[in-house]
Amino acid sequence: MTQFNLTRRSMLAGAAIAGAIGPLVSASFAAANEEVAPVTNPTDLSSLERVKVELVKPPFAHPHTQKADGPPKIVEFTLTIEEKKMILDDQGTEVHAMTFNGSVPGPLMVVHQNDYVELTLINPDTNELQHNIDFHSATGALGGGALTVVNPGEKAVLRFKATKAGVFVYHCAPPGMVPWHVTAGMNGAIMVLPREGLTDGHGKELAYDKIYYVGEQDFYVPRDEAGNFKKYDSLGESYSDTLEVMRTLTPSHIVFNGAVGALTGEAAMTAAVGERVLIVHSQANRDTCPHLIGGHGDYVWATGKFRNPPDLDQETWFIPGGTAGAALYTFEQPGIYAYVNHNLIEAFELGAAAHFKVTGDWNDDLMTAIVSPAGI
Ligand SMILES: [Cu+2]
Repeated sequence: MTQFNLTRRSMLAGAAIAGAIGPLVSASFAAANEEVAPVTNPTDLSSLERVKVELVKPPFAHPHTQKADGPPKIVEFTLTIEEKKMILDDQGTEVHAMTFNGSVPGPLMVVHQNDYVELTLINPDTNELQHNIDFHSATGALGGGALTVVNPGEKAVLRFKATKAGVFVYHCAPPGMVPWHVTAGMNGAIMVLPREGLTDGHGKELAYDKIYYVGEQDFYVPRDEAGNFKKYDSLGESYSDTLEVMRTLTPSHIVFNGAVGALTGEAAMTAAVGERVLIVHSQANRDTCPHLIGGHGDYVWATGKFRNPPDLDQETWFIPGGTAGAALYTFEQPGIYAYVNHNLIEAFELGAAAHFKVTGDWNDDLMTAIVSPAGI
């Protein structure tokens, strides 16, 4: 492997781990990196069809078929890393975010089992830091992290075979401060569908009419002596204060899709009564427990892996940190539904909530008001 070019910028990332537990993890990273042998017998994939996919911003997913429409393909994606200032709430709280393609979470990629994912990772020279990508769906070399370390002004192309079916997290995991990058927003998800599409594990097909991708993110914004959120001129400047807050394990914000209210009101996810909606939900750093208020998870893969039969009729499902989960629900009543992390403090006080706006006819059989609230 080529030695990494240490620039002033990558030194900044390296300095971040001094004196922390980070070196333990970094040492294994370096070892893994050295153990990666050059490719001596390249696999001949020239007979496979190539498909280039344009990614879209969450909560939406790029067009895809639920069943594979032929033999495995090479599916090409491009992610451009964007370090950017983002506003987290109505009070104008700022974070110097690190993103894939400019959004938190990064876009949802969809392929089928045994397809090849070919990712071009671009780190423009306008960025400050070194980055990479670790796909939980990939096998070897730190999920691709060891093969994709890119300094500002560099790009890398990674190919891996998507052998496991399910929804999986991807995230940045550079030789420097991994949790800083992940909790600054640098994560997303990939969905590897079984070639025959989703099933209930007993032969019943489970198609969906709509898919939404919710990425839950914990942020750790430092406060000043007066308790107000601090603002910084750059990522580097925000680092040491942010690390101090991170070490308390107490997020200042826990949000869906990058900001408090990013998926509510006008930006609510929509559905109609009778529509089967697949909700993909990821949390790259922290446990979470999604709940649809007034609805259910008809079929839930809480840890997101489609070879396991889904759990039925769930009220709340547990997604461990570093995991993506999926829930399929057919809406049966119209109205506004809150979709929350059912740690309700995290939902109501810190921001982990979204809305579904569902149209259609009310079903009196399922629910009706016998006596509306009135004086006794
Ligand atoms: Cu990064």
